[in-house]
Amino acid sequence: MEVGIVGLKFTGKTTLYNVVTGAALPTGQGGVDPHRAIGKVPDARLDHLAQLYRPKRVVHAQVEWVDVPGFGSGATTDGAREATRFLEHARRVDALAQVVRCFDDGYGAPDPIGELTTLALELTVADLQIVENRIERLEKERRLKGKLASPLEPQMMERFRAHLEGEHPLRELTLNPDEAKLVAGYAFLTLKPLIVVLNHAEGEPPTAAVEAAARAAGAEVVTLCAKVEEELAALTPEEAREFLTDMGIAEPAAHRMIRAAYAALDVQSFFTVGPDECRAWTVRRGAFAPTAAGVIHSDLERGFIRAEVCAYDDLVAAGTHAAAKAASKVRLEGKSYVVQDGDILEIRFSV
Ligand SMILES: Nc1nc2c(ncn2[C@@H]2O[C@H](COP(=O)(O)OP(=O)(O)OP(=O)(O)O)[C@@H](O)[C@H]2O)c(=O)[nH]1
Ligand SMILES: [Mg+2]
Repeated sequence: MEVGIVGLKFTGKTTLYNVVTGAALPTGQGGVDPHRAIGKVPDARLDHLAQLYRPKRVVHAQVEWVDVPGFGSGATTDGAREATRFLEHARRVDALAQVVRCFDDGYGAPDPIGELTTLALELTVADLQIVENRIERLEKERRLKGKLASPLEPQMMERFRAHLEGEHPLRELTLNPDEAKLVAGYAFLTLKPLIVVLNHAEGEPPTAAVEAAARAAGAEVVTLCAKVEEELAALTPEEAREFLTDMGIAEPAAHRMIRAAYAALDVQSFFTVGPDECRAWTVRRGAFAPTAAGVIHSDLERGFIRAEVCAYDDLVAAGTHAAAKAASKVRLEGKSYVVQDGDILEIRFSV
């Protein structure tokens, strides 16, 4: 599961990439190669479970990040080449996090709404090209063979074309199951979840108009100052806590951004706990218990019998697993149980 950090040049993408992955790439330099690294998903619930169980090991859920080279605005040759490169990388990731520059810092007056429009237009035009090619192909296929392998596709593509021509992302459309299946083969860019990261100067949060434009453009908006997040990430946990308390903030904004990206991937976390290890695992939302068991180990899926389930909130309210059990908050669930975010699972299996 990969999240691409995308956007125009000098918006703070690499700065943010360093923060979420712990990498130390040079910033303010541009570059033409993407970078990828894995980052931990911060989760206060896991921290709390670790306090309860004092395990030897605490393992967070993970997300893979890609620092996608930025592209310039304007219709220069360089700009076109950069945009093509950006689109190639964007196609390969599962979700996009667009960093938008709301600070000046010597890079000129910021134009956040312009950046949102520029990126949206790049994605829309690229998708429109796919749709138009496909419509042409389908017409040819009908002429040659007299019928189509997927008779519903032309209608769908026409609907997509109209929507894209109106400069709207495909993610706004509701797809029926047949369409969802057809669409899976195309890697449409405007179908990918988009998180907008408004990167502002310290003490200068974006205006309401910018916030509104961001909300209209993306599924989720996170406002932060990447420079401050970078400084925060360099502190020891104690120093960071002190800093946040002084600022009256519960957690670094970067943590919210990571969780927003994680959620955008349509995944959730469940936990396993014990004296050896407390761990957050990642599974698709809507997954059944055996699938979640399979994330831990394929044997657990193959030999799945039941899952012992306790909701995180119930465990915390009860104080201990034993108390939760005494309060009938630990359930035995079967194969058709849909795992919920924050479930604490123990799998019973036999192979
Ligand atoms: N004032 C201010 N400067 C920032 C902020 N975030 C990043 N910068 C600075 O902006 C410059 C560009 O940051 P990068 O992270 O390299 O930007 P980028 O988007 O990766 O740039 P390209 O890879 O060239 O597209 C660096 O000098 C950063 O220190 C911020 O929140 N506030
Ligand atoms: Mg960069």
